[in-house]
Formats: sequence, structure tokens, C-alpha cells
Amino acid sequence: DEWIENIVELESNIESYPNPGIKVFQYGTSGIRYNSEHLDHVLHRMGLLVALRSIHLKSAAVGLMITASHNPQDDNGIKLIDPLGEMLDSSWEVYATKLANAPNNQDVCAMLINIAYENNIDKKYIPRVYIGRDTRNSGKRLLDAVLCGVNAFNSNVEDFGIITTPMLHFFVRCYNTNGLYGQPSEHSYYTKLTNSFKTLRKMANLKNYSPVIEFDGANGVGALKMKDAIIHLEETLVINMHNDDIMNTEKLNYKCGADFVKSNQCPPTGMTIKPHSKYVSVDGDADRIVYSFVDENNKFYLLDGDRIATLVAGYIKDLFIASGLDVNVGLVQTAYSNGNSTKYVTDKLKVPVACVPTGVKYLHHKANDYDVGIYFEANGHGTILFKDAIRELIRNQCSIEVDEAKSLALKKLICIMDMTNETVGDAYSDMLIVESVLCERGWSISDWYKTYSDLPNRLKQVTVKDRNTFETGDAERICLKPLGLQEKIDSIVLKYSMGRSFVRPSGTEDVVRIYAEADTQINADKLAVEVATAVYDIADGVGKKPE
Ligand code: G16
Repeated sequence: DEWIENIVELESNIESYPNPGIKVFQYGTSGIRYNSEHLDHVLHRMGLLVALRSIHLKSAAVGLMITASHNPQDDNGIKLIDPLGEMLDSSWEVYATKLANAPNNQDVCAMLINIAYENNIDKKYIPRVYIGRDTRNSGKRLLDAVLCGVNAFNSNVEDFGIITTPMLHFFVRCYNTNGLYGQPSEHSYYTKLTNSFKTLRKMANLKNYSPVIEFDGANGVGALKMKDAIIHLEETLVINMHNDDIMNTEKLNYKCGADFVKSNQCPPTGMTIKPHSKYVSVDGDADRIVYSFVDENNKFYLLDGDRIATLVAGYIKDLFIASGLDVNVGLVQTAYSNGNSTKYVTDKLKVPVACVPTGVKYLHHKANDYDVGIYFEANGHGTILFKDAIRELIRNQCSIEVDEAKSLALKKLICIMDMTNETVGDAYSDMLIVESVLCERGWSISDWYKTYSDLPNRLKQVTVKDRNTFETGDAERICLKPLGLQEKIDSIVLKYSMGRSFVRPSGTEDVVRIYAEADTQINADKLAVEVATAVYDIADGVGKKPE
């Protein structure tokens, strides 16, 4: 039969990448990640799988990004991208997990053929696969494994080399929308996003705003690409580069970058920190961004994904009011979002808020429920989604609007739409949006911080014997397993004024994460330690007891 005919060819291709069987892999929060030494067969199989996915989607381009994002240099992994630039469909995540763990070549072949049958895949389509990778040392070797897999199906392959994850998402969407979204090239990406930023800048109100940015590139691809972006920005922003050493890859994400700054609530190392300067940190594949500054007493202030979400939601809401268009704007957050940010958005901005489990795929999906859905994880991963009909409505109304104020608001909305990479969180696009809103409002970074105050909070992590024994419910706000842990957390939380805490297994690292917030920083820290200790005790903690 037509698929079985291929099996001999496939088998010989698969032979080059046997599964050493040392680890059970899981397609987690955002793909598969692990120490890069053990990933060759996984990457090879993901190459096979994306090719099949493209055949299934009648030759639509699909993407494969080789990255472990915020993880240390020694890790690597993949993120798979569907045709509109969104994350891989969840039904295929199951295939990815099964394929990654298949013990031998025959199993891999049988699984691929099963997938083809289950989905009624017509073999006549030629797959098209877009590939990118971050700056990790292992990227090139793992690319060879991916190419071997992809080529087994005689795919059309485009290797974009070292690029950011959101760039690859953007390119995939551009190809599949026949250029409507832009062209699949770095030049088109920079031009689209940056030109609309420059247009909006001409309409803006400067006041306390400063265009100077101290940029923390996490010693990764974000730094590399920001150097190209600076040329397109033509001095509309003054970007001072730091942590841009991509040659020494052991420095990647090390004590710098968005994940470090957010998790440790302190400035990045590798740069001099001056009071009231505006610091921007991105992560290892530049899909996350956080802002920070210190005051004259060296007190640190973090403006994370929650802050970006509130800034953007307030601005977009105001633009729609000014434009006269009645549009339903909503915000999607996760359990990590600070309680006061949710309160501010609901009570002050009057924007509805939904809460979903961690993982951009969940936030993105939920954001589609609104005409304009804004989503941000507290860690700085997020974007804005505009429904096609709304996009059209804004453009049409702008072309006929006679009222000057309304017309201006519509023009500004168009700029914001065009500088947004709607496919996924994108540090560069998000930075342009934040800078636009700050400039429009005439705000310094401390003006932005003053909009509301965060509840003091703390993130912790505990390594346990098997994090797969953890199960959560209610958008990760309660822990269902191990049994008894939630009751313990409840009794601890009761002792703290304004206390809230939850635990969940990470989908990208071998740890259980703990979040705690309370009325004071001391209490948030104490609460986090108490809950972390409960996790450690109940789930066979590994290493030092939390303190
Ligand atoms: C990925 C996901 C994010 C998630 C983060 C941490 O980010 O895209 O949605 O918040 O992992 O996930 P976890 O807590 O499950 O480890 P990135 O930037 O590392 O790809």
C-alpha cells in the first residue's frame, strides 16, 4: 500500500539515529527540552513528524525551532509551529511524545504509518518545513539530525539559520498567508514591525518619556538580532547593548536575561546598574521580555508580563473608546499573575480577565475568544490578537472617518496592529509596543510603575524524585496530587494576610515550581519557603531542604 512502500527507505533513514533509551521525553509546556547530549534521535524524529504534518496540511509550511529558550546552554530542544504561526495542535503533541520515546526503528516506522492512516494523509503532497535555531553550541549538530528526518520525506526545506523563535513563527505565517502578513524574511519582519512603530512615534506625546534603553540580551540570539533592528529603528530608540556575548555560549541566560530577572527579582549581572535607567531583558530565544529599574536607593522594581499586559490593555481600551468602535477587549493571565494586576485590570480598566494554565498555547487559544485578546504570562511572554473582522473594521472605518479625534485613534490602532507579532510572544515586537504606549502616555518607567502596586511575591522551585506525580486543577490553582498536599498548602496559606500560593510541575525543567504572595515581602518569602518545604517533604525532595 502507498505508505508501506516507503517503509524500507524510512527504516534506513531512522537507523542513523537510534534511541539510547536513557530518558522518557514529554512534549511539555513548549515542546521537548533536555540536555542536548541526549537529543539527537528526538530531533531526528521531530524532523520526520513535521514533514508528515506538512503533508497532512497539504504542503502548508510548518516550523521547527531548535531551542531551549530560557534553559541553560547545555540544554536544547524543539518547538513545533503550525501554519498560522501558532503552537503545534495538541493532538499532534501526543504523536510527538510517542515518537520521541519509541524504542526502535520499526516502532518509529509503524507510528508514522499509523499517524498517516489515522489522519487520512494523502501522500501526494510535498512537505514544506521552515527551520531556525538559537545560538546554542549544539544547534548545528541537532540541525543535521532534523534535516535527516525532514529529508526522508523529500521536503522543501528552508533553513533560516540563527533567528529568534518569534521570527520563525512570523515567517511560517507569512508563507501560508501568501504574503498578506508580510514576507518570510528578516528584512520584511523588521520593516513591518519597525515602520509602524516609527509612524506612531510621530504622533506621540513625549513629556517624561525617555527613548534610552539598556538592553540585556541574555547573551543570546536576542542580542544578535537587536543589533540588526537598531539599523531599522534609525535612532527612534537609543539602545545600549549589554550581555551580547554570543561567542561564549556558556554565558547564555547565565545570571542575566528575562527569566533570571523575573525569577530572582533582581537586576541582571554583566552591566552597570544606574538609578532610573530603563532596563529591558529578553530570554534565550527572545520570545519573552521584562522591564526593570532601580531607584536612587538601589531598590529594585520589576515590570513583568503583568505590567506589560495592564499597560497595553489600558491603552488599547482608551483607543477603542476614542475611535467610537464598540469592541470587546479581554485579557488572559495565568495563576502566576499578581493578584493586584488582576484587580487593577478588572476594577480600574474594566477589562474582563480569564485565567488559564501555564503555556502560551493555552493563553493564545483563550485570547481568541475576544475581539481583541491580550495575553501575557507574568514571565513576560505574550502578545495581542485581533480578530480578522476587527482588523478589517478598523481599516475600513479609518478610510472613511471624518472626525479628527476618531481618525487619529484609528490610525494609532493600525500602527499597534502592524507592530504586533500576533503569532506568539515576541520580545522585539513587545518592546516596540511598550515603548509606543510609554511615549504616547508621556511616561517614564517609574510613572509606569506607579499605576498600581504589586502584592509582594516569591517564586521558588524544588527538585523532587518524580515531578510527574504532580497533578493540578482549576487552571493550576489547586494541586490534586500528591494527595494531601493541597490541604497542607491551604492550612499554611491561612496563616498569612492576603496569602495565596500554588504549586505545579514545570513543563520545561525537571522541577516543581512554587508561587507565593502575601501582604509583605517577608511574609511572601516565608510562605514560599513553608509551601516549598511541604512539597519537599511529601514528594521526596532531592538535595537541600528549601530555606
Ligand atoms: C515556555 C513557555 C511558557 C512558559 C515557560 C515556563 O517559555 O512558552 O509559556 O511559561 O516555558 O514553563 P514551565 O513553568 O512549565 O517550565 P520559554 O520562553 O522557556 O519557551
